[in-house]
Amino acid sequence: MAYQTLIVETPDTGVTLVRLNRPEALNALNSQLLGELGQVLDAAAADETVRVIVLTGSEKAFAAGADIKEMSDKSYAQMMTSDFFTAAARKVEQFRKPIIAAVSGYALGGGCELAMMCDFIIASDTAKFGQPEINLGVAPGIGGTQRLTRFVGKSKAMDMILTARMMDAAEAERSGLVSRVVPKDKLLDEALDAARKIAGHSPLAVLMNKELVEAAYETTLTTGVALERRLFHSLFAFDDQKEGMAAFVDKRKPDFKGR
Ligand code: CO8
Repeated sequence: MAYQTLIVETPDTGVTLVRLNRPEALNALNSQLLGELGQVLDAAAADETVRVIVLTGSEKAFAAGADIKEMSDKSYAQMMTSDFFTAAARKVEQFRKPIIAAVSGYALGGGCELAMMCDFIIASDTAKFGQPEINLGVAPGIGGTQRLTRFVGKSKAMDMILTARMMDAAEAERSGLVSRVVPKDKLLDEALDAARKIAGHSPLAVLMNKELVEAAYETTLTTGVALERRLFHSLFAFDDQKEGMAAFVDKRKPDFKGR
């Protein structure tokens, strides 16, 4: 399928690379881009050959936020009734396979929020994160106040959101917002390498591991640990567990079938 605001490729078995592609607007998220992203995720969810997604932008910008020009004249009623932002956000949040955000340059406003909805963020040393919506007289609208605070704590989140200052890659790594920082020319290699590793695992184990880490944000420790124990036990129902452990004992590479 051809998209106008995205470039979608399959660089490796099981790995889908999605590039945000509105260079004229630093990949600002408009209704068309969000609609297309939703279509890609729907197709990827239904396609069992897709094991993992890498979401990236350009060297200059992952995404510089929601499209301010598209939003500026909207009324309260139009904002309240148009669902394209929340619909796309829901699709990212509810996507059951891993999504890695590979961030170079600006990840601002909705761009930072989109990166934070992914499962983890690998940043280039040029990455800059921020929630500058206050400069526009608004606030983050697709999870920024909640997710940034969970990632970096109240003090840094308040600082960034109230002053609109950007956080560079080193500070983002120190603060737990990103999992690793790499030189900008290595960003895609590093993200694709991580994706290949994930794609080589049992898809059942990947799905359950993702669900369990997500549960850590939504449940108490006791409930989360109980859920982990149940899912751990349930993995013994699959051939992939037998294969993974037999391969270890036989000193060979496992051949996971996803069943
Ligand atoms: N929207 C639309 N166009 C944009 C955006 C944007 N967010 N960001 C950049 N552009 C456009 C510029 O207007 C410019 O276009 P043109 O050449 O036609 O003038 C082009 O991209 C290049 O940008 P700059 O010339 O500004 O590039 P600089 O390198 O000088 O500056 C910056 C880069 C610092 C990133 C600057 O572009 C900037 O500050 N951008 C806006 C950042 C911002 O405020 N983001 C938050 C937007 S609001 C938001 O994300 C809310 C999300 C929640 C929505 C929830 C709905 C329910």
